[in-house]
Amino acid sequence: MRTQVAIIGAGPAGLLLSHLLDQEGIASVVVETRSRAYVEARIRAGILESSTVGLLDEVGVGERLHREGFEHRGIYLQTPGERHHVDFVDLVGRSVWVYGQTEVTKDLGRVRDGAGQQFRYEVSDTRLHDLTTDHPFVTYTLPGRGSERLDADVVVGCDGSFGPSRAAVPSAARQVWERTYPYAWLGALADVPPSTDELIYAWHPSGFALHSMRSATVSRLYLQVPPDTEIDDWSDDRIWAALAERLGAGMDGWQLQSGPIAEKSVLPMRSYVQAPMRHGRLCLAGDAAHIVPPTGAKGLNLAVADVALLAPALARWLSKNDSGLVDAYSDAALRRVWRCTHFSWWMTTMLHTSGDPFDAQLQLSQLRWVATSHAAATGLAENYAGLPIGY
Ligand code: RFL
Ligand code: PHB
Repeated sequence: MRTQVAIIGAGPAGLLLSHLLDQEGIASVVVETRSRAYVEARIRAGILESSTVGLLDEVGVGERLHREGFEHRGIYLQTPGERHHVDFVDLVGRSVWVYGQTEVTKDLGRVRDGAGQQFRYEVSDTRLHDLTTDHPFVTYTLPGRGSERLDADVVVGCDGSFGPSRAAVPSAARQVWERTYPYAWLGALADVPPSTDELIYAWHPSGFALHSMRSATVSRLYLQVPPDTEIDDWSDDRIWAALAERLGAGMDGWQLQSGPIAEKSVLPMRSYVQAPMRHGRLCLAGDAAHIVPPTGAKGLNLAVADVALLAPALARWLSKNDSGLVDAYSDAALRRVWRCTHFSWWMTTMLHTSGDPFDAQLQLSQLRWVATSHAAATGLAENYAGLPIGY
């Protein structure tokens, strides 16, 4: 098999990259280790920033998102007894959209099917070869059909934090920055209408809680828990009781509606950045190059921004033999990555309790500042609603 761009990973980064490249007249093959059904059902991100929505609209993938998603003006920031609305539209003129990553993935898959995209799902033993030559290639095993070799001009690693691409850059040629947080999130998907019109981010002495949503009938809820938490220790009743306490049930008559929990799991939290995001004829995009803790809702948006920079850069390289943009890709992408890494770290450390009373006072002071200062609220709004793709 031969193609122009071999894309490893059919998550949002890989699927959108194949679409953007196609629009530039560049052919690709997408190689994915999971089944398509698994990828489309994997519950993850829920918030799209305005530049992500703008890009999806521009490339013809935004129609269902506008029909079925919810546009939010801002978020609620809460401390015990006080819920404060941060209005992004008033502050920076931009909104965000609630639309699940599962749906983005399905929409992208459908558009790619329509264009005749070549996929290889359920492969195993993906390996990258000869990345610093002019003839890189990828090998993998197809289910029941033996191994295949895919030759390409460029390989793009969109294979997330567990894929082989990031480790294909020799350790002497890469630099890694990492932070592990001393807490995790317990995430629950519940078949119950959201008890709020916009997301609630709540600081509480017992730990952070977040009330998000997926639709008019499905709520997405998160609780700060210790990293070694066993999900079996958390019955549905215990989850609802902790959410009610931390989200302030009873405050000014507000109530949290509970219901059946369809899915629950514990998610570790970390920050990770690997640079450079290009090594020879390998480029990295999305979670393959960087991870952020979910508190800032940035992971999916960063993956989209990476491929929005990368697709025109690859097109210019492969069609016009001009490597200027691809040479600049890593630095350009990392500028935005570090901004979002800082914002995600800042939101995380402001909202999660550490047990240290000094930390708690600093957090409460910071939250009070964001709630009362136009300048501070504008900073949060600008970062949360999202910076331009080419930041
Ligand atoms: P993905 O989605 O992980 O896709 C990578 C794909 O590569 C495949 N793969 C391989 N394929 C071939 N060969 C191999 N050896 C392979 N190894 C792996 C994988 O199966 C997978 O299909 O990475 P991508 O495309 O970079 O997209 C990144 C986003 O998925 C991620 O950043 C977000 O989900 C993060 N995130 C959030 N981001 C937001 O923007 N807003 C949010 O509200 C938000 N909430 C979240 C989140 C992530 C969460 N978790 C579970 C990590 C909430 C949670 C709970
Ligand atoms: C979600 O809906 O899954 C979600 C929303 C906001 C976040 C993280 C996750 O900050």
